[in-house]
Amino acid sequence: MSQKTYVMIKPDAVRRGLVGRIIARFEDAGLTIERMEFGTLTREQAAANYAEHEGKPFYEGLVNYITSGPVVKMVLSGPGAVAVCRKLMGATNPAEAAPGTIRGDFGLVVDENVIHGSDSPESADREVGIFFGE
Ligand code: D4T
Repeated sequence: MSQKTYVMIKPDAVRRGLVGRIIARFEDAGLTIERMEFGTLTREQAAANYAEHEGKPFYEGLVNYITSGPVVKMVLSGPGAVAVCRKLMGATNPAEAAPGTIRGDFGLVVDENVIHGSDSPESADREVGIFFGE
């Protein structure tokens, strides 16, 4: 059954000119782009997305980084889209992400980890609401 997920190409990847190559990986896997928008997140959107990390030592840096420049926001769909996207992205810390994954191939450090993807269908619904106002 088709599922939707929220994926976001982060500011470091946009600055480095990786947008086309990252989107190609999702298209190559057979996922469908349902929605796509380019723009800079508000601090309110960043705080809502990372509410679970509020109070942690890396929180302020995380919000500053994710609002530091434009991102590419996407809703992708396909069978098992949430898990498929997490697999294509690789481990949260690029230093530990396997070669062949997006973070493994394009990232080096956890505080600039190239891409975000929802971790469950419930998170996907919440994040589509935050970023596309639904
Ligand atoms: P996101 O949400 O960005 O897709 O990442 P993950 O879902 O894979 O991982 P997460 O929620 O645990 O972390 C959110 C975000 O915080 C950054 N981070 C994380 C950081 O800068 N320092 C850290 O020590 C950790 C654990 C990276 C991703």
